Amino acid sequence: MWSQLTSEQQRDALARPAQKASDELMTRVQDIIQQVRDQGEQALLALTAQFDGVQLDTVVLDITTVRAQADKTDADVKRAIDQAYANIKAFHAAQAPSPVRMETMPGVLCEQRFAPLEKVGLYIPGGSASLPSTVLMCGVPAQLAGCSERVLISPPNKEGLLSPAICYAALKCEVTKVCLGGGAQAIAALALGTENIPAVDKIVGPGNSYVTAAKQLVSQLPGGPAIDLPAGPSELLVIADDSADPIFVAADLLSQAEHGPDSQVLLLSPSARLVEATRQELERQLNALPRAQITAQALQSSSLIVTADLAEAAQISQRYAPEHLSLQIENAEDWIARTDKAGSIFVGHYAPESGGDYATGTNHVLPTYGYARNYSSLGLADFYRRYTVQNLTPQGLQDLAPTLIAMAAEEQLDAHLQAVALRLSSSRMQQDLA
Ligand code: HSO
Ligand code: ZN
Repeated sequence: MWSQLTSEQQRDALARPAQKASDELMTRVQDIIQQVRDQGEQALLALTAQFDGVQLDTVVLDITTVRAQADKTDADVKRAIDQAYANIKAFHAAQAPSPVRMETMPGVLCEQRFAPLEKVGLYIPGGSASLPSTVLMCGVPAQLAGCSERVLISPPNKEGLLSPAICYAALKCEVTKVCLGGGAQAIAALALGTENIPAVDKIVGPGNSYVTAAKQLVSQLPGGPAIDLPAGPSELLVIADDSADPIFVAADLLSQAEHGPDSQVLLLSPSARLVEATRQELERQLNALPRAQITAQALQSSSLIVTADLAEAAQISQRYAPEHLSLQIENAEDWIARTDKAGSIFVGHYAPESGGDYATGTNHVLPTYGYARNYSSLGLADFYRRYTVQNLTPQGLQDLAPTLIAMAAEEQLDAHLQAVALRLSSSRMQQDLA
């Protein structure tokens, strides 16, 4: 019961398990970045041997190999990837940014335009599961935006390859280069460039705490790449009431807990009955899962909480700002605005969180660690830069001049003032005004 916890216990219940941006981690990541800076691709190959246990000859997976791997994908997996690709593409294409063009005053034209980023790096994590879905989430918007170089990098398996499904998804997104590497060393290679990997303008994609730390560090280098959002271990917060089915609720919680031992799942419900039924369901379903061990570990830092009412559950959710929020309650639509600090929201009883992981069309690269408070999910806009344009007619400048001159005088920046005044007094402008 939430209200019976001390504020310290409440804080603990909502604390993320994996907030280890420790000094030690930072030092190790710094060291890896330095190795890649000093030794380029040799460092990447050596670190891949060390961390991924495979000695590669080259960091680039050539297109013939990518195609041969992709061909091995099962037909039904291909069809599934095709459907997911189509939905993700449709939803992201609809996000096309609209340019702005308007006169703030007669003769003072202002524009906001968008241009695709040229070179983007798509980091696809490896680890205990191979995630072709993440290739689509990063690759589709990059493809739609028209970024000219789209470099995918992902840790190789023991054969020095990427899985057939990853290769198939990469081909669908027409990535321009497929590279092998993981962790901080892969991020360093994308940021600094190596013999065969171009230095990119932006790095996107989720990763573990090393990847996240490396992205932060390289983005701070002079001329370093932009990065997307802090996407760490998976999180799911479910708000459920008596209308919810404990079987569905438990299945959703387990689906995110199985990502890794540092994943976190929370259930908030005003119904003690539902909480108890879900607890039993969790136990029952857990034992049947192949990844039961990982999942059980994640459950240890997870909580099932009874709240006074739905309003209290909503407040807790806003405070936690989950990566994924599931609303398995009556009139769920009505609660969205009150629970909107979440990366992605799943409404009602028929929106499993794994639907968004794969194929509803929304992006699954989402802010974790509570960053849903001030960051957004990956989207088409992340693959553009924005710039502004202004164009003044002689009349427009004449009308705006008193304002410009007064502000320049106030700031005591006389050269600014003269750039206006010398135009005003010029015979050229007088002629053009006439
Ligand atoms: N739930 C993960 C994404 C994912 N799930 C990929 C399955 N595959 C993001 O938090
Ligand atoms: Zn997932």
